[in-house]
Amino acid sequence: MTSFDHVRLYCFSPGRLAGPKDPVALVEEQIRGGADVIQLREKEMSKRDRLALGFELRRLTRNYGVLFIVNDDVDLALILEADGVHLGQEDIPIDHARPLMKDRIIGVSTHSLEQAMTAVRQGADYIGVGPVFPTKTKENPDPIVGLSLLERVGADCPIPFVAIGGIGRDNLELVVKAGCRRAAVISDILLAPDVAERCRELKRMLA
Ligand code: TZP
Ligand code: MG
Repeated sequence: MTSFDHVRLYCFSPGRLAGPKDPVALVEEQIRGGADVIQLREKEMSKRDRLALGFELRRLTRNYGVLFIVNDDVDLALILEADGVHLGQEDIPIDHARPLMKDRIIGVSTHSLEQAMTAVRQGADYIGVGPVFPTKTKENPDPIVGLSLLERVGADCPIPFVAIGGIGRDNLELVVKAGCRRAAVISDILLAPDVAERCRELKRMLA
């Protein structure tokens, strides 16, 4: 199985934050800046367009030796030969995804200690924990869980956990102080004047 252990900086395809820029180029900038994972997360694209972009990102991530994970869709993850899939609390449950994904990575978004422990028990390979801070990226975000949930998850989580939601240069230090050296970052990176440089800065803070 492909390991998630080394992951520090978890990055994304740009979605609507691409603006006029090429989404593949924006992903490549993140990889050059040190992204350890790229997640295909395109909430506004048709599935067919996600598939097309996914093939390009699979090729890119493979060339750079970076993990490639698909949000929501087990079928796309398999077709694209992704390293894994990321499931939310309203997506297909792990029990149904695992027989299809086999030893590929399954990540699960969690918003409480109970959800975190359930995901561990069900065999998740990593969990996302958040939103830690207010986020504008997610439509209808779950209530903010704050740094306290990160601390509680960190106290007894046997698998990697990734902080997500409103994280950036100005608050990443708080995440690290709360005991988490893995962060998923969208807007702080994609709205930065220099995407690769912002990744480098964040990566240094996670070291
Ligand atoms: N899940 C919880 S918050 C979030 C997701 C996908 C979005 C994080 O984006 P940002 O811009 O880093 O707050
Ligand atoms: Mg989802």
